[in-house]
Amino acid sequence: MNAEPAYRPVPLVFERLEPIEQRARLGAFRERMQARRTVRHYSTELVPDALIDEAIAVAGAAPSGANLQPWQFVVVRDPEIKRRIRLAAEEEERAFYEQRAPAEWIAALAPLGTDAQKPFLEAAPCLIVVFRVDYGIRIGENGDPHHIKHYYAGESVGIAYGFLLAALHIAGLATLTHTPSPMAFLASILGRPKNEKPFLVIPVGFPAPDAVVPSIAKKPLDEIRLYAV
Ligand code: IYR
Repeated sequence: MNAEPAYRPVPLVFERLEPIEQRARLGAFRERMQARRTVRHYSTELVPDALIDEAIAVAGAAPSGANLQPWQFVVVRDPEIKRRIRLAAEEEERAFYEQRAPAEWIAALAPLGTDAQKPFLEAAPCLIVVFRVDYGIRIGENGDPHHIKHYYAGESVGIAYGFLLAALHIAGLATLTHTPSPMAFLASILGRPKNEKPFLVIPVGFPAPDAVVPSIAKKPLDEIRLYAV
């Protein structure tokens, strides 16, 4: 028999802020986050492991379906592994840009200046490959492994990914969300088990001195928010 873990509530720890402090903190955070840019040109300067670890710890604080925390973060610093990832990603990207992508998609990407070349996968000192863990594996009383389904795994790892991007940015690091498609090569290069599906890749580092970014802007608040009446 598999006894369900009991519900054991404990008092909430909640810091009630003064209104002026609420506005100050949020305003400062908004300003910092609005200054974030996706960076595609990296210097090879190394990033301290402690910053990467701390940022991943922030991601691990994200809420998740049934608190099952369906994520695995794989930190890649080895130049040889980065190279293999770059080569495999560029092969997929060539197929995407030259054959698979519909004209409408290519047109949508034009303002970003992206193409099949992914030098940032090698130049950035660190790649964090995020995996969505679709089910856990437990060994039952009879010694056989059985699967623990993870609910809302995609939503959960998406929330954790957002925490991670914000944490790396607040730490003064440059990042990029890379979406090779299909991404199965990441699981095989990194030797991940069948229950883990590659979700996204984040190169992390410092911008190259001559880094440029596309001239694009976010929608104004009035376009993305309305109050229901
Ligand atoms: N995976 C490709 C294409 C790409 C798709 C979207 I949507 C982007 O926002 C950016 C790129 C690539 O990485 O170039």
